[in-house]
This record gives sequence, C-alpha cells and structure tokens, in this order.
Amino acid sequence: MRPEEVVNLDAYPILDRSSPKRAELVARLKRELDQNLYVSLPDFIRPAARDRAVADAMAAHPKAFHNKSRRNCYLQRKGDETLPGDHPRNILMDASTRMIAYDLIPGDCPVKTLYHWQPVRDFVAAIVGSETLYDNEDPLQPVNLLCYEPGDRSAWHFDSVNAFTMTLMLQAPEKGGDFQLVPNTRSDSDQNYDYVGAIVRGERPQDAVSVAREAGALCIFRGCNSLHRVSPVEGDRMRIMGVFVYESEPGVTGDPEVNATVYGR
Ligand SMILES: O=C(O)CCC(=O)C(=O)O
Ligand SMILES: [Fe+2]
Repeated sequence: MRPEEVVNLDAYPILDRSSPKRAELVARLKRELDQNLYVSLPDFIRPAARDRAVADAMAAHPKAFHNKSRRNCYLQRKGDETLPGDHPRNILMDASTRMIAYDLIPGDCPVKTLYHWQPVRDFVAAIVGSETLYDNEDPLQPVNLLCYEPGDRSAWHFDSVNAFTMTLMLQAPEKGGDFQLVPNTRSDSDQNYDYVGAIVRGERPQDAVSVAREAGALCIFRGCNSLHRVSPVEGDRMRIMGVFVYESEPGVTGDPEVNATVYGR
C-alpha cells in the first residue's frame, strides 16, 4: 500500500506544506495539544490500511512478548522502604500487555509506511512544535504493535523519556480498554507527591479524562508529567495499538536494558 492509500488525505490534507488548509489544521491540533496535553485525530488512516495492519498484528501476535509486571507509576519494580506505605513510590500496580517489536512487523505493514513517510513526520513535528523529527534507529523500538488481550491493562504511569507519545488505535475492544489521562499531575520542577498519590490510590477518579479512541484514530499526548493508564480490556476482541517513537535528533537507539524489560530480549 502506498502512503497516500494509508493516510486519510481527504480529512488530513498534509501533502501541500504551503496550503492554508494544512496550516489551519496544524494550528488547531497544536492548540488542543498545548491546552489538554493530548490531541486525537479521528480517522487518520483509511479502513483498508487499518484492516491490513490488524491482520499483520494477528499474524505476529504469537511472537509478542508478554510484558507482565508489578510496578509503581515511575515504572520501577521496587518501592522505597524509607517512605510511608501509601507514598506513590510504594504503590505497586499490575500491568499486562503484549508487545510486538519493530523487527517482527512486515516491512510493508501500513504502520511502518506511515511512520517512515516524510509528510507525516513533518505534520507531527508541526503539531508538537519541533523543528524536525527523526526516526528512531533502534532495531526494536521505532514502531510497535501493542496488543491487550481480554484482562490486560496498563497501570498508572508517567512516560519516561520522550517529550510526546504517538499511538494509533487499530482495533478497539468491545468494552473497557479506556485510555485515561490526568493532565499535569506533576511538573518538571515539582513531583507533586500528594496529588500523584491521590490519583494512584484511586481517590480522585473525577480528575481523569477518558480519551475517546475509535479505530483509526491517531493520538498524540504528553505523558511525561501526566499520569495515564489503560483500563482492563473486556469482551473477546483484542485492543490493538500502533505505537510510534520519533526523536528530536538523528541516530537515536535504545538502551539495551530498557529493551530487555520491554521486549524480553
Ligand atoms: O495503549 C495506550 O493507549 C497507551 C500506551 C502508553 O501508555 C504509552 O505508549 O506510553
Ligand atoms: Fe505511557
């Protein structure tokens, strides 16, 4: 499939960089991201491309790494004995997902076609306010297919490295699997432990926004300072996401230790 057949160019006219329509679209999405810490782009890929990506995910799924862990919201498997038991560093939560690494995804899978297309890279850069974005060059990290089987979930966490995270819903579950986000739970200068603790202890459910995620929707969010999670998936259908990692400089590869925990190798 050519990139023009993957991306829904009717709804997202990203090809002509000088068109006012594109500029308006970028300005609106950028404003939304700045205000809400997330922005959702419904119907970003076409249904045929989505079907193909889902079929690729189903075919690769037996080789997915089952990432099952108990960890705190800072992605650590151990708490801190010197802190009280109800401190957010000491609240360990269960997460379970199935990770399909870059090297297990066919070269012509639509998620790779989209990721490696310059017009998409430019469009995303404009929305997140980056001069230029580069592909990640790790053998495992650049594009992943993340599957949630019934009962799978991700627990409250902050993303660790990237200034933004980009995901694409390929198959929504029948029920559950909601993406929930608490904007600005902490800041670069303030860990805000009291508030973070209240969220992970479940004391402020009203503060979490549920981001609607229809199949085909692209989501860009800033997860470094905003707690987020995925509620348990219910029903028979897997939740299947594409996850994309862009970098602000060329030649970035991953930390082998991080890869071992995320991909099991
Ligand atoms: O599956 C999702 O919607 C979110 C996954 C997530 O938290 C992440 O990629 O950082
Ligand atoms: Fe995350």
